Parts: sequence; C-alpha cells; structure tokens
Amino acid sequence: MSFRTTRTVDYVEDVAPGAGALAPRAWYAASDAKSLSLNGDWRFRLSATADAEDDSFAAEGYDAGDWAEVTVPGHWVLQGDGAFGAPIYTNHLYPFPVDPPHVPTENPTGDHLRVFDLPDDWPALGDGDAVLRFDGVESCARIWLNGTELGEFKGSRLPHEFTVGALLKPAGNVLAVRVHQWSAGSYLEDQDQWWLPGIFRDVTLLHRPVGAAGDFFVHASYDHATGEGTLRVDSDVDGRVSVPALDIDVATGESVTVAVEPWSAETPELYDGELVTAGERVPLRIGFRTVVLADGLIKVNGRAILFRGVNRHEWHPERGRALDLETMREDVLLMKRHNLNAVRTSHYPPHPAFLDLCDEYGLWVIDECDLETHGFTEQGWRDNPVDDDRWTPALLDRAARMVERDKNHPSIVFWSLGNEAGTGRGLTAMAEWIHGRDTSRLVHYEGDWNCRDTDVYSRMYASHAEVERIGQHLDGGTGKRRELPFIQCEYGHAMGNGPGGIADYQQIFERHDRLQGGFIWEWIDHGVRHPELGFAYGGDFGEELHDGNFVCDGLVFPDRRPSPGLVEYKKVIEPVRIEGADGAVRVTNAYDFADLSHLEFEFAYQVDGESTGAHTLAVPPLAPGESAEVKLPAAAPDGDGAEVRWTVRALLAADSPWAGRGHEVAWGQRTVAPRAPLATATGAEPTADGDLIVLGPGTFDAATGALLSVGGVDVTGPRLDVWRAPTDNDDGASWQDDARWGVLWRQLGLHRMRHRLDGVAAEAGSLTVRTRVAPAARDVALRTVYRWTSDGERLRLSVSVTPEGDWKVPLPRLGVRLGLPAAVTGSATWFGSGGEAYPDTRAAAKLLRWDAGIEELQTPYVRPQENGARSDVRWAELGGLRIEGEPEFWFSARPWTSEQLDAARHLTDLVPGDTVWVNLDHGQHGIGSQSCGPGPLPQYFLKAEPAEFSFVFAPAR
Ligand code: IPT
Repeated sequence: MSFRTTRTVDYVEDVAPGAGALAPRAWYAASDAKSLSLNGDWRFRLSATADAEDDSFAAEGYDAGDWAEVTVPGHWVLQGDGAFGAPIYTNHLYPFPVDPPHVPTENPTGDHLRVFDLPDDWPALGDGDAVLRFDGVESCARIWLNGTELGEFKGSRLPHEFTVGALLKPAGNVLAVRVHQWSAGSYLEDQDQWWLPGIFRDVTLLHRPVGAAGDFFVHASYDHATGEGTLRVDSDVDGRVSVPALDIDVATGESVTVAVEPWSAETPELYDGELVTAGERVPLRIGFRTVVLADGLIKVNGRAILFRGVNRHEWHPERGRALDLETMREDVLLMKRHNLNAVRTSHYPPHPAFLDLCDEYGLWVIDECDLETHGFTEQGWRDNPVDDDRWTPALLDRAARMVERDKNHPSIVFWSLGNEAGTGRGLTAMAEWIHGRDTSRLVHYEGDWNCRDTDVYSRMYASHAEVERIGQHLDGGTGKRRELPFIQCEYGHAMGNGPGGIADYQQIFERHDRLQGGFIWEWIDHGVRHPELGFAYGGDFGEELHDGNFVCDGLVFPDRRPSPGLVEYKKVIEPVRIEGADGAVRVTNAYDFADLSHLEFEFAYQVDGESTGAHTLAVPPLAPGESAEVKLPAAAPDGDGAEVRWTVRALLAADSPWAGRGHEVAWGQRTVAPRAPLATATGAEPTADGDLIVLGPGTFDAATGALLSVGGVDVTGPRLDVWRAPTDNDDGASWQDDARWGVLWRQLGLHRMRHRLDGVAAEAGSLTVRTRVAPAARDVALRTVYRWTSDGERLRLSVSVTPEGDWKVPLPRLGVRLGLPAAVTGSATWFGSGGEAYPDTRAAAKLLRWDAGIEELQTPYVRPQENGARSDVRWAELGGLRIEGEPEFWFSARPWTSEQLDAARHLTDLVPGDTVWVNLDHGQHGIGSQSCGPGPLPQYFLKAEPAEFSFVFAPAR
C-alpha cells in the first residue's frame, strides 16, 4: 500500500507575487463614486497550519456561528487576550529556518469572514463594476467572494484590488479571507519589527461607475526661474482637470503653465483640483515642485534642501501597525512641532492617509518599498532573493504597487528600493523600472555603497569623522558616488537614553554642502501595552528567538509622549539660530525656503533663573541663510550677586495648521553677569557630642565621619558614587568593535565599589574624612577626601578625588549620592536645565528655574536605565535643603537606587522606597549612540582624573 499527501497551499511558498489582483493604480481616499468600508468585526478562526482547513468556509451559507471575532483592521495576535497566539520580535533574524521560499509547517492561518449587504444608495447591480481593495494584509491572503475565489496575494504593506462587480448581491455577500502568517513573501519582509499577521489596513468595496477614472498621474512641476508651475494629468481614462484657484480647466494629457505658489515642506501650498471623467469626479490636491539632482545636490525648486528627518515605523501600543487617522495625524503634528521636516517611511509604504497628511502639513518623504532580506546576512547573503531572478517579478510588483499607489503625493521626493537587502540584480531591475516610470523623483537605497542604482549616497550610523570626510569629498568611492550628495538615512539610535552626539552631526551637516542631512533612527518605541509589564518588548511573549528591547528605540515612547531625545533633536535642528553677540542677539534664518515673517521674537532677562518681564525683539524678516544682529531691547537688571542671563524665543506669530500662535520654534540664551562664587562657609568649629560630631547645622557619626543630618533633616550619605544603570547606548550592540563602556564598567566592578575608611579628623575649622573607593579584585581606586566646613548656618562639602592605578575606562558618573527621607522630600526646585541632559544630549538644556515632583524627574524609558539628570545646575532645593554647587553640577533624584534601576527589566519592577536618592554629579559620561552606531565622542568622556568639587547645604529658603 502507498499513499501520499498533497498540499493545497502551494501559493503560500510561491515566489510569485500572487494571482487575480488588478494592475496597481493611484490611490485616493474618496471620490463621488460610492464606497463601502468593510472594516469592523469579522468572524475569525485560527488554525495552526496553512492547510488545516479546506475552503468550505468561503461558501455561501457556511455557518460560522461558533467562530471567534476580530476587529479589522487589526492583527489577530494582538486580539483575543492571548487566545490567538502572540507577537514575535526579531531584528534581522528570520524566526523560521532559512530555506527560501519554504516556510514552516506551523504556519498560523487566520480565516476571516464578513457578511455584508450593499447600502440602499448603492447603484443598481450591473450599473458599472465594483472592486474590493485590501490596503494591507500580513503576509499572504487568499480571497473569495460569495464562494468564488478571487485570487491570492503577498506584499503586506501594499494595496491589492480585485474586480467583484459580477459577484455582488444586494444582501448577504460573503467575503472570505484566509491569511497565512508565513509565506514566501515573509522572506522579503524581514524588517526590524514585530511579526504581526492579520488584515491590518482597511478593506473597502469601491463602486466603479461606467466611465470611472482608472490610473492617473499628476505631474506638477515648478520653475523657480519663472515662478510658474506646469500641470499635466495623464489618465488612463480621458477626462478634464480643473483647478479653480488657478483658473485651470484642461483635458487630461494636456499641459498648462501658470504662475503658482510652489509646494515645499516649509510652505506646503496645495491646490484643490478635480479629475473628471465620464463616470467619476476624483478630488486632487496638487503641489507644484521640482526635484532634481543638480551640481551634485538634491534640489527642490532650485534650492538644496537639508533633511531634518526621522525614520517612522507605523506603531500603536495596542493596535500594532493598524493605525487610525488620528494617530497618524498625531505623528505628523508632533513632528512639525519638533521642527522635523522629513520622514523616511521605514521600511515599507505607510498607510496612504499618512502621505496625505505629509502633503498637507509639509514633510519631505522618502517612500520606502516593502522589502528587506536582512536575515540573509547570516549566510553571507547566499540565496538572497534580490539577487535571484526567480524573485524579480515579486520585487517589481512591490516597486510598482508602491509607485503607482503613491505617485501623486508632492511630499514624496525619493523612492527607496527597500532596506538592508544586500545588493543584486533584482534591486537594479526595480531601480530601472522606477526611473523609467517616474522621472520627477530620485531613487534611494542604502545597501549599495557604490550607488549603482541610486541618486544619492546614503549610509546608516556612519561616525562623525566619516561623515566629515564624506562632506569634504575625501571618502573615495566609485566615480559615480563621488558626484552624489550624501544623506544618513539612519543615524542617532534613539534606543533608551539618547541619542547622544546629534548636535555634533548637525554641525557637520551644516558645514558641507554635500551633506544634506539625515534621519534619526527612529520615531517611536514599539512597546506593546501589557497588563503586568506596562510596555512589553522582545522576549516578553516567550519567543524562542528575539532581540529584547532593540524594538524600543524611538524619539517618542510607545504612548507617543516625547522623550528627551525628541526635545534635544528639536533644538538641534531648529530652523532659526539665536546666539549672543556683544550687546546684541544674532539671529540666523536656517530655513531652506521660508523667511522669518511667520515668527515673533520674545526677549527676557532672568535673574537667578527667574524672568523679569518680556520684551518684543524686532527681528527683520530675514531670507533663508541671512542673519542679523539685533540690539538688546533693554538694559540688564542688577543681579546683586545672582546670575543674570537672557533668553530669546522665536514663536509662531499666528496660528498654523500644526501649532497655535505662541508655539516655540527656537530659542537661545546667554549669560550677562555670572553668579557670585559659592560661600566659603568657614568659621564654625567641629564639636564632639558623644558618638556624634556637630559642625554648624550638620551632625556626623564620629566613628565614620558620615553626615547624619543637616538643619534637622535626616540624611544618608553623601558619599562618592560612580555607578549609573547602564543605558542601552552604554551597553552598545554586541557586534560593535569599539569599546563598549557599559560592559567594561561592569567587568571592572564599578557597580560594586567598596568604600574603605582611612581616617576621620576633626581639626581646626573642619571635619575631614579620608577614604579609598575601589572594586573587589582590582587595583584601581579613587582616593576620596571629604572636607566639611561651616559658618554656623551653612555646611560646605569639598570633595577631592584622586585616581590610583591604571584606569583604562572612563567613569559612568562622578559625584556624591545622598539619601533623604521620602516622607519629607516633596518636590524639587532647581536652577539648571529643565529637562534631562547629559554631556552630548545637552543642546536643549534651557537653564531656568524649574519645579518638579520626584516622579516627574524620572524619564520612563521602556527598559529602565540611567535617566533624568538635569545639567548645569547652580542650586537645587528639596526635602527642606538647599544645595548649591561649584562648579555647576548634574542633579538627579529618584525614589529607588541606581542598583534597583539597573536590575529592573520593566518600569513596573520599580517601586518607590522610603528614601529619595539624590545624585549630585560633578561629571557624567556621554551617551552616544552605540546601541547601533558610534559611542560618545572623546570630548564627552568622563575621564578618571583628579577632580575637586563643592556643595553648600543649608535650609531651603
Ligand atoms: C538598521 C536597520 O535598517 C533598522 O531597521 C534598525 O534595525 C536599526 O538598524 C537598528 O534599530 S540595520 C543596522 C544594524 C546597521
């Protein structure tokens, strides 16, 4: 006897893109043709394999009454409270054996059913046609309507349409969709993100009237020499094109040239128009702009542009990549409010509505194809689909579906072939097709440093030094590359605390014409809302293979609260520079297109961090690149020993679509008169009182010299502290060749320093405590002397630190840590940076007087790590104490220790204790970007070298 099993699901492993779908065409949200959203509750059945169930569920009359339900758009693994499997996070590793195009037998397969009636106002059946549009299904779908199979497709983040007019009934239409998590297409979709199967974008039924529009291509260029725009709409179906505001009414295919306001990301001028065919009126939003490569530069409307960009994945902490319009708008508004002007849609075409928003609010877009084969790097790129002709039709299909869908968006200036796919003939074929189809945009791809197929030299995570060399044209490279402009399509890895060093990059970008800016990696932490963990990351769903919190590397937290990294980036890329000059403010317009007439400038002096009344600063409407010196509008007040500074703020002068009047766009500060030196606080004598020593307001343990209380406030410590809970950027990525300081610190034992007491001496006018601070098993140490003095009211601590031995690593931090009883600590007031800042994330350190509760001083990085330091602090008050420092210090306060912070895996692991731990740091090590890019620049190292610093403690004022 013999038998054999047949697989009925060969299409799943077929490298072909699919069968049955219509040719791709321009996407638009709505026209006067009827449409019916099929979003909502669908019946759902999950199977463990692709062929577990036959296709009888697609037949009319099938009873799915006992099936579960899911919401469409959505991912089934994020619904059903775990009943439908779980998300998997890997960076570049395929979560299945690499044997293209084969996928595992265990292939979660979701059958989706939806029964729908046509609305009453739907045109009569037989009047025209209808199509079903799927905007995104991961990763492979097979479709039936009323029992008839329509086809199958792959290409998760791309639209697919099917003709269905002949199958529709007035009522009881049965739409059946079988979705397989894994398919041959998965090999092309190895982006660094959660694997999330499902129908995650809209499903829509579109009526297609007789004479409906087909595909159409809006060509709208701008001639900066004449100020005229030329419009021509090529359309598969003849019709007319009108733009009332421009008095345009022409036939499709006909060109018309008129004076227009051009579109740019800064001035997103859109003209409403209409394409009218015999059967349909399609609204158009037309932006006139011309993108060229000229003089080795990317120019739009005749001017070189500078990308101040970010990489955006689609993310919502509950809905994954199923984004609603309001979430998309929130992204765009947040970007505009933080001075960003560009988005790379890493690493797939976004929901098309996002591109409408980019057109409307003004963002340059690099639209990236849904293609990444990164996991093949594990085998030296052998069998890479992009270099295997069998896969080329799938690649070309993806290129065409992106370009055809999105070609009418003025915001898109680059098409990107994909990400991290190595090199190969398939990519060349894509580039050739795109160049042939659309001559009005440029082509991007990072993976080929020889730029064979591209119009820009693009790199990711190149060091400052290398970017500088590229800027100077000293990078060598092939003949073609030498002629091309340069962008960093990814830099500044915003994982956890950071990225550091972005101000330094910006200076380099601005120094060399060839460098046209970059895109921070990335926009949002892909944390998944979780009942016990707060936000979950890789491994939290029991994945057998995962990349931990590498998925949380955004400028905004999963709930879209801005992280300090976004605030820093806003300052680094601000389009107006405000600097001090003698008796004047120097203002420079750093926009590419806009003058400054949309801004008003506010000037105020601060005494000891507090403003003394605002003045208007009259700044001329400078053109891009121009600068002017504006006289200070008032004489400085007398600080009477307190520091006097001024702050100038550039504010929106009127409401804009993305922020209200008064929104701060840029700012600058300068010191006019420094503060008086710190009080010497001497004169009082230490006196013995049993086991205690009393010096002014301080009480000390006579045996250890430890301060026990000051001014009646109980304290623990202060004593030397060098440890910080390593940040993701301290730890660095495993593949990094450079020293990874977080790892070396732990190896050396800086998290377990021992404090040896060498002597306590109460002598004339001071109490001196000598110590040696060192880790077990090592011969390096920090000799530390604490010298206390007092004038009777105030207590001064001078710390001197002398390294011993051969320190081969910088220190994480250098300062003292003290504990205050949580019950009396209250909130903090300080004069220093308002938000978190470290040596190389300090551009946005706006030095004023601030207040915050202890809770607010914590930055909620999804994986807990060092955070929350305030820089340049002159003084801080909390717990009834005033602490002044000389020189300025770094201040942090938390309701747990650094060790607890270090041990925590999720924010929910951190529970406030009885003590608030206050770090007063003389130094902090830089942050850098080594979780994927270069570490901190040497100038931001906290070297182990002799140091002296002082604090004065007194009752709060
Ligand atoms: C780069 C990827 O392009 C991006 O998707 C993301 O994974 C990022 O790194 C890190 O978060 S690839 C990099 C390892 C060179």
